[in-house]
Amino acid sequence: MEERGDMKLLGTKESLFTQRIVWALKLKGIDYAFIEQDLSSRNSPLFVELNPVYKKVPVIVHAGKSLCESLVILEYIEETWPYNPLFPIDPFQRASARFWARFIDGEFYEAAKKAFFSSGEAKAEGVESVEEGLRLLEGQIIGKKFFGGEKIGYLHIVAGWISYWFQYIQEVGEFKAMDSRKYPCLHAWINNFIQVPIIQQSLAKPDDVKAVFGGFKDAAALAGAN
Ligand SMILES: N[C@@H](CCC(=O)N[C@@H](CS)C(=O)NCC(=O)O)C(=O)O
Repeated sequence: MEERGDMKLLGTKESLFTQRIVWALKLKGIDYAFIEQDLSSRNSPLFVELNPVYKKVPVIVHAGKSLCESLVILEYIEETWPYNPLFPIDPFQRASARFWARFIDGEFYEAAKKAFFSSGEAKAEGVESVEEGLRLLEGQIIGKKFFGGEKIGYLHIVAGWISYWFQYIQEVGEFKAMDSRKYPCLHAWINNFIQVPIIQQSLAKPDDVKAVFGGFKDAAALAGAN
């Protein structure tokens, strides 16, 4: 394994954002120490010193310096270890990968949250927006094994949560938007992606993921009741 300084990854096994960094480090062959975090401990060094702005995982500490936000960390990893590139070489393709990554973490993730957390009319609106997002992503994948090519890269890593966590977001959130007949290419991509050994190896167990999502739901319900 290639080593460059001391790399620590602070996160949780169940976190889809943390998993992006695990995948990137593994695809690059970078050695790292994983430090599991207790997200309920608001006084932990993670929140007080390392990510006081957002108080979220993942955070990396590399050569004594910390960085947060998964998309920012992915760019840092790519620039620090440029071999086995995650980003396309072509500037237009790179920009396009960033565009879709923003869409996935922006509109699409927010729609999934709305479908997950809300009820009634708001939930139906959330599901509709998720379906529109799936339709747009389907359009990006038609005729390709993975988004933007044959090799796993930045956009696949960013979209990767749709291949595993999304089924549990639907299950715990009690909604259904994914439909293999409506989004056959996306569905095929999910099946291909999740079978890649490096992607599969470090996934949290379904029950653990569902327990975390259930906890988010309970906490939101409690906050809403207060
Ligand atoms: N935009 C952030 C999102 C990170 C995020 O939402 N992390 C969740 C775990 S999956 C978290 O730390 N939640 C703790 C909290 O909200 O208290 C990223 O891309 O890193």
